[in-house]
Amino acid sequence: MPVDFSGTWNLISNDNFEGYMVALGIDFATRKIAKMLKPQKVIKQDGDSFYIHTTSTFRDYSLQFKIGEEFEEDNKGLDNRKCKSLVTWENDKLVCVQTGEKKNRGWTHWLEGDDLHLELRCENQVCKQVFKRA
Ligand code: YOG
Repeated sequence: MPVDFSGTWNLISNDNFEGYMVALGIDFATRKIAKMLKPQKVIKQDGDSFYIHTTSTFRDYSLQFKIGEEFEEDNKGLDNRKCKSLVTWENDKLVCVQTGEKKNRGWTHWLEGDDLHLELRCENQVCKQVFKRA
């Protein structure tokens, strides 16, 4: 059985989100608001097609992609830098490489017990988030 990330997930921990936002060049005032947020993720997975909607009281971000198909990502409302993104399976992990102005940018999702894990990477910073089913 392949992994299924589908569901509604609430953030329960957010390690080094500050460092990740600094690496992305997010200004101080925006970081102050952003680090108070408890975003929710809604994931819809249909085979190798994904829809990931990250919502919060401040901003929303949605992403649609297919495994193995590179796409243009605009990061609108985040750092607004365009990049080329590619998501692949690495065993049961969903790995995204975001090629653009920022080095070493990308993220990895995986399931651990009942939790959804997300590692966000930019330059030399790693943010680690954990979500529980809503
Ligand atoms: O998820 O790319 O699940 O897209 C990363 C925020 C904060 C806005 C959130 C809004 C990066 C201000 C998306 C937070 C910081 C700070 C809720 C993470 C940038 C700006 C939207 C992400 C992937 C994997 C799918």
